[in-house]
Amino acid sequence: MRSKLWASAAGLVSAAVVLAVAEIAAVVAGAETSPLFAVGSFVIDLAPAGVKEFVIALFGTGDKAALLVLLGLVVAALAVAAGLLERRRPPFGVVVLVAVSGVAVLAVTTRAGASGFAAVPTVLGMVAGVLVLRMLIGRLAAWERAESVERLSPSVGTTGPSTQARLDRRRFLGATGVAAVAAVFGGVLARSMNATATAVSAVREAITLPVASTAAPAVPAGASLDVAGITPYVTGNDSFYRIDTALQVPQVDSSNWALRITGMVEQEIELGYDELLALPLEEHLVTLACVSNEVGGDLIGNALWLGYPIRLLLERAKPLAGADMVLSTSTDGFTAGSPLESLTDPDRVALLAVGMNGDPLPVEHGFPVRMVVAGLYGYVSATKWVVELKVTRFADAEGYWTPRGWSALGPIKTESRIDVPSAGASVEAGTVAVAGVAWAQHTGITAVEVRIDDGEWSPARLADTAGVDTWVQWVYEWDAPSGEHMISVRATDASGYTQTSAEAPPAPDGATGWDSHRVIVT
Ligand SMILES: Nc1nc2c(c(=O)[nH]1)N[C@H]1C(S)=C(S)[C@@H](COP(=O)(O)O)O[C@H]1N2
Ligand SMILES: [Mo]
Repeated sequence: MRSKLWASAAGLVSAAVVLAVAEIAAVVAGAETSPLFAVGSFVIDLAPAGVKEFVIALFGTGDKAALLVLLGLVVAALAVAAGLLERRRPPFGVVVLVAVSGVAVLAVTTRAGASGFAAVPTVLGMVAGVLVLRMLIGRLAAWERAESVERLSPSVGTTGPSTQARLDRRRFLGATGVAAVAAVFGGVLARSMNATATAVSAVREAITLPVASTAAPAVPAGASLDVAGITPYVTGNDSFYRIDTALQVPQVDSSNWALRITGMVEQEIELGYDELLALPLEEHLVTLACVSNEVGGDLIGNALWLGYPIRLLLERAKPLAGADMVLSTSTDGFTAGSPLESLTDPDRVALLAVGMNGDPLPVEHGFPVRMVVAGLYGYVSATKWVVELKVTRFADAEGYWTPRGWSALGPIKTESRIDVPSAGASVEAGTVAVAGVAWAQHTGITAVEVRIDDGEWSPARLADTAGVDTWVQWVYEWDAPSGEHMISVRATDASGYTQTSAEAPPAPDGATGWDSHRVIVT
């Protein structure tokens, strides 16, 4: 057998495993955490000017490609070295593999805007690579031992390899083959997914959204109370909650995007991204909420959405009599069933949204286009990556969550939440700001009350809002006596409804009950 050759192969396969596992993990963690091109640009940035000029002189505009090929050869050589070293001088092969992966970790984490989290895929890859290298070299060693035993004992050496040597040989070759095939297939697939994601991010970043024809009313200065720890009135895109069924965030290139309005309409409509951007767009502050939010939970956020009223598109399509639902479909197959009357109501904000807080929709929040409907839970209205609106009937169609135990209709329930003091917090006796947010989208909050222990309900002070479609901050100045106390909150909306104390779980149509928790006053 050719021991050196097989040890080199084990090294190469282990390096492939490092890359493949990192690439697969980057599908989940985000394409920008893939070490492949990060290492490339890292080396290009570090390369001395002389080397760069030399490469440019040799390869011209192919310089980057040439550098990457060169880098690939260097990595391959190091991988071969890792295999040979691990066979002859363990654990130095592992040391080489870890060192090369370490450079990759450095490269991904020092990219502009990267966090330490970006190291995770490469570290996972490194761990997998080390395990594979040790396993393969272990099996190679066993195979070699069996062969040398056989050479020393003439009784079995006459009719070819012994059973043991054959077995060990098969164990080594089998593992090497499986690891190689898995790394190549998994790695190539994951790389192509990451390449698509990188491309869509680039497309998104190049977009300049038009200015709204109808701007949202300015956020009143009094919308944000001066209370430490209260939820900000407008939620930043990075901290906005994310809920979807997508294992991998759908990557939709806006230039290939089109929306079709189909079903029970006089006139089917198809609309491209540029056509949508050319329409007079509106901007609205709307608080989006998830039906899965528990009382006191944080699956809710408030953003400035830029988009075109769905109502005006439906007016063009002319729904037929008898239709009562619009089934919106995402590229990934998710569907939501919204009442037709909610989408055609001129008094309700229902947008085909392209912008979120002044930026094109983030990819995970539905780029290039999603729906936002004030007053309806996300699962029946807020379809991200939306590509079709089918006008139909509740009797004929159902959204994704309905056969899974959730109500076909999902109006948002009036709710309130205590942000500060947090549950179990210790505060000093004296004036304590009990504060939080309350919401009744499309209806509006008219009052929030706070109760200490089993006392009377006392009115909280409400902050200003941009309108009825957003949550409102509230504060109650509590003269807190020492001891353990239970604080509770309840809101009343503009329909006159006051939150019920009856506790209901999120399924099938939204949680109810009062947010309530214990605090310690010292
Ligand atoms: N394509 C798609 N759109 C979707 C969902 C989904 O699973 N897939 N989930 C919905 C649900 S349940 C909610 S609460 C909102 C959440 O939107 P966000 O992730 O931007 O906060 O998106 C809605 N739109
Ligand atoms: Mo949701």
